[in-house]
Amino acid sequence: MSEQNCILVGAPMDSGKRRTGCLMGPDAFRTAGLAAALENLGHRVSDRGNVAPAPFTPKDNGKIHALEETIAWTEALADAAEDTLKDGLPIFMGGDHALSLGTVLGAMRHADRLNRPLFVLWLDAHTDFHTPHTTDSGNLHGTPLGYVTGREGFDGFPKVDNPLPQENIAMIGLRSVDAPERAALQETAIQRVDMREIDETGIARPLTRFLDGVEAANGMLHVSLDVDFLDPSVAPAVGTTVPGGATVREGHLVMEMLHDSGLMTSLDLVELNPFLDERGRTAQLMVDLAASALGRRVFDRPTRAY
Ligand code: B3U
Ligand code: MN
Ligand code: MN
Repeated sequence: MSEQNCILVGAPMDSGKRRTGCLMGPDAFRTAGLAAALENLGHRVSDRGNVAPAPFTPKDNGKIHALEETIAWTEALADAAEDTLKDGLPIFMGGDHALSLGTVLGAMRHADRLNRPLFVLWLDAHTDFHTPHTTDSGNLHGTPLGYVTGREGFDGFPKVDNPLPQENIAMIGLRSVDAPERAALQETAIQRVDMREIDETGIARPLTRFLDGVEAANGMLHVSLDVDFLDPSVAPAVGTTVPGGATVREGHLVMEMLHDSGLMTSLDLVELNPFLDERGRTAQLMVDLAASALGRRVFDRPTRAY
């Protein structure tokens, strides 16, 4: 992949769950040197500042937390994603994972206009496949993939005109799936790669399978990286810590392979909660992973080793 026009977009969204702190994420990514890390790789980098939602009126929606705020963010971020994709490779600095309700929707609209299929790679401990009807926690950060695939129950959200085809989605890193999500996923063609598969076969094999499909379809590829994809021992700055996650090297390998593929067209960095970090190490690791996805290497490797 050659020189890219990287566009940083802050999404200080914190309404996708009850524990606050992700709103500090964009500034932590800036402080950890995301822009400089990408510039050092030869890319053009601009920072468009932070997106903000239009004014909204909060209501009591029972167990669903901050519905109106999340809808307002979804509208604003879908527009931001659609706009920035016209100009380059947007990197959305979250913010919690509810921001992907908007960023993936915007990427879908963009891909539709270009008449190209969109693929989504979800790097996460969780499947985030709930709907407002199935969620037990009421936290909408557990719903973005339910939304973009056109599941029922997202009243008040922007309408999803052409739902994302299930076979265009891969979830990698799974180790915490709620019963209603598991039941719904059982019926789908979504590629689900849990930690056991990664232990047994390595992470390169399922990722290669997915990327080969993206390439064959001349697809665009949105990558959504949740901090909790990584093991909490190396990435502690996250509200929901789930043991048994990806190692630092597995994380870098995924990112390096994404760069080699040349397929990634947009990226979310989500769920970083700087309030829970240890001397900035999680923010730094996420910046290093983004740099790997944009070409940082120890040595150039002319051919694949597997
Ligand atoms: N599936 C649970 C937990 C969860 C989802 N995403 C995160 N946690 N980060 C839920 O609340 O929907
Ligand atoms: Mn998530
Ligand atoms: Mn997660």
